[in-house]
Amino acid sequence: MKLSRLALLPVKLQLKQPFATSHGNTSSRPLTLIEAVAENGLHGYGELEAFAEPTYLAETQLTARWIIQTQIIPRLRGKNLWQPQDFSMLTADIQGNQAAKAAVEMAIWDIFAQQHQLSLAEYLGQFISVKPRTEIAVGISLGAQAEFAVQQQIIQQALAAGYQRIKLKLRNATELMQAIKLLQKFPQAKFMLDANSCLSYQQLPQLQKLAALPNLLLVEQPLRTTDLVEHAQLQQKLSLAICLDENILSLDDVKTAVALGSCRAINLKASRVGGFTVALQIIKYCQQQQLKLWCGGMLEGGIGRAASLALASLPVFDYPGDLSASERYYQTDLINERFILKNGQIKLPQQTGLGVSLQAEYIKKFADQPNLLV
Ligand code: OSB
Ligand code: MG
Repeated sequence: MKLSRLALLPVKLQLKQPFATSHGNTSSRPLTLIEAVAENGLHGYGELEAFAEPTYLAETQLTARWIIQTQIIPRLRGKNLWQPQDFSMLTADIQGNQAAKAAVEMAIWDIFAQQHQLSLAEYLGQFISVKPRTEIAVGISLGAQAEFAVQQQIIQQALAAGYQRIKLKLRNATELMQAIKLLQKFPQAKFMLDANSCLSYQQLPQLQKLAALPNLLLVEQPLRTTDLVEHAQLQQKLSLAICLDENILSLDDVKTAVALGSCRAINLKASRVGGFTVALQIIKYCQQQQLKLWCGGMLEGGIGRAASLALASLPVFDYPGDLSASERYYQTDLINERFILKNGQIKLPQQTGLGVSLQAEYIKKFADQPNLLV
C-alpha cells in the first residue's frame, strides 16, 4: 500500500460541559484530523489527540503537527507499506512524539482494514488471534466537583443512564476524602479514582482507607507523572491496585513498571503509546504478566472514539473503558454516526475500517488542504 495523499485539518470541538481535572478545566477540545489516501483509492482517517497545553502529556497539538509535517511525512514519502506495522518501523528512529505517530498510524490502520474488508476491530483482533465483541461495556469519567451534593447527583445520573463503572477525577487530597464518602453512598456501583498526579506519598493513610472500600477497583496515576519509583513504594504498602496512565508511554515503560512493582493495572490509550502496534504489544505483555488492563479515553472526537472503541472491543480488557456515548461530550461531533449507550454498552460499527463517516463540512474543508506528501 502506497499513500498518494496526506492532509491535516485542525479543528476545535466545544464540550457540552467543562471537564475539570487536576490540570485545570477543559471546555474546548482542539484536534487535528488526518486524511490519508492510498494509490488504490481507499481513504483513511486519523485523529491527533494531543491537547492544547503540555500538562497531561508533553506533546501539544502544535508540536505534534510539526513532527508529523517535518519528521513523519518525509519518512513515508514514496514508501510501500505491506502491513500497518511497517509504519512503526519507518518512524522507529523518532523518539517520543507518541500522539503524532498514533494519529497518522490510525489513518493507515483504517486503510489496511478496509483493504482486507474488515472492521478495524476485526483487523486488530487478527494480530492477537481474538474476535472483537460487537457490544462494548463502557464506563464514564466524571470531571472533578468541589460540591459533594452536586457530584452525588451527577453519579446518580450516570448510573441511571447505565454506565457500568464510574471514574471520579480528583484535584487534591480534600477531594480524595470526599470520594470516600461518595463511594459509601453507592455501595452497588463500581468506581475508579483518577488523581492525574495530584497526590503524594503523604496520602498513604487516606489511600489505605479507600482500599477498604469494596466498590473501588483502583486508583489511577496518584503520583508524579515520571515517578515510577515512588509509585512502587506506594503500591508495596497498598492493597488497593494502582493503575498507571501518564507514566506509560511505551512497552518499555510497562516493563519498567512491572520490574519495579509500580502498579497492578494499566490504562491503555493507543494515542498515548504511539498507536495500535504498540498497544497490541502492551496487551500481549500485560497478559503474560497478569497485569489488569483496560481502555482509557482522551475526550476523543468521533474519529478517535471509533478507533478507541475498536481497541476496546477486543476481549482482553478487565474493566469497562472510559468510552462514553457521543451525546455526553460535544455540541456537534465530527462524524455522522452517534455512539449510543444501551444497557451500559455501545455497539461497535460494523462497516469496514473505522466504520464511521466524517461530516460533509469536514470533507469539504479537507479538499482545500494541501497534500503534504508531494
Ligand atoms: O486521565 O484518563 C485521563 C481525559 C483527557 C485526558 C486524560 C484523561 C481523560 C479522562 C476522560 O479521564 C476519558 C474520556 O472520557 O475520554
Ligand atoms: Mg488518567
